[in-house]
Amino acid sequence: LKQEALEKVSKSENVQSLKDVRVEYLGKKGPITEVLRGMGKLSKEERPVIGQLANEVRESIAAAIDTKQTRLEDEELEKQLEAESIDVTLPGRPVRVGGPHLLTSIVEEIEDLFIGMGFEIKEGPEVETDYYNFEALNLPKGHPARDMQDSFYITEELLLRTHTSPVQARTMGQKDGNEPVKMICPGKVYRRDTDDATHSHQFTQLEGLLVDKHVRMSDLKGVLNAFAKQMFGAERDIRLRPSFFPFTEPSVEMDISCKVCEGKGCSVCKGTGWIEILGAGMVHPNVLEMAGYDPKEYSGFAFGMGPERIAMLKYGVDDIRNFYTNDIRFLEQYHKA
Ligand code: FA5
Repeated sequence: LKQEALEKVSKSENVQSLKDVRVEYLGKKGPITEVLRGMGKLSKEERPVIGQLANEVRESIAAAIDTKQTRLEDEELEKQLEAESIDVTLPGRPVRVGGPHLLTSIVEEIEDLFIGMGFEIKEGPEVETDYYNFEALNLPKGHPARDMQDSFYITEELLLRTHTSPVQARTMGQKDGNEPVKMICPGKVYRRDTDDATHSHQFTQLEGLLVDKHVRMSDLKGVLNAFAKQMFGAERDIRLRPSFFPFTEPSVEMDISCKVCEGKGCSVCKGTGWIEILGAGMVHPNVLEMAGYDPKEYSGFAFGMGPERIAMLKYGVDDIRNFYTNDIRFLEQYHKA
């Protein structure tokens, strides 16, 4: 029995099979336990002889198992350490660090400039009602100027907003008609425009609205001037052209000279030397009135700019589609270190 057990011990090649041998020979149901249990049936003379023999066998099997177990455990630990060893001399793998999208950065930059001038930031829904997108802005149903912004309608009364101007009406409407407003609102807008280098069917706008007593056109000019100089540098030229928006009177459009983007990117100006970046004007009395303000007492100015166009000018991006195609090689150039 001893011989047989010792052989099994030496043949065991892992801790588990060794455990099995231990259970088989030394366990409660094993042959040695059986012998010891049967001692009562033996004669007085036989008992010490058999008892001693059984104990001897048990001890030598147990000792062999213990020795083998220690060896196997050491070997297994050794193998594990080897498998898990780390070569600290290997060069590290570079970690790709992301960064804000150029559009996110430019919107934050514009926000910072206006926060510096005391404007607060507002938000409005992208799925807008016909009322806020058009009617509250002096564009009743059937008004021909609705065609200026070809729309994506969802139902007869709901559409994807074509500009951020509805947030003007929403913000004024939240006040009691007797409080100044000074806010900007960035967000996505949608139009059925044909995509080209300077137009996209989905783009970003940033609206501005200031309503108070005695607000004049010169205040609008001053704020836009301060914005443009800080954004593009003091040497850039700005021009205001008369324009038309149903919700402002008088209305203007602001262009920036293309000198900003010498060389690469100047194609955005298409040879004219100027690119339009925003529409603006004095809030139309009808718009003030619909929002609960008395136009005899209150006046205001508003503007709506296109951050993509601003980023294109500032960073010499020559195609607006670069903002949406998510080519990491393009985007990475604008990650700040
Ligand atoms: C408007 O959307 C007016 N709501 C702006 C406004 C606000 C006027 C407040 C008066 C008072 P307009 O359609 O011109 O205006 O668009 C404003 C700016 O958005 C443009 O100057 C241009 O920078 C940008 N823009 C317009 N269409 C696109 C387009 N398809 N792709 C990218 N940018 C565009």
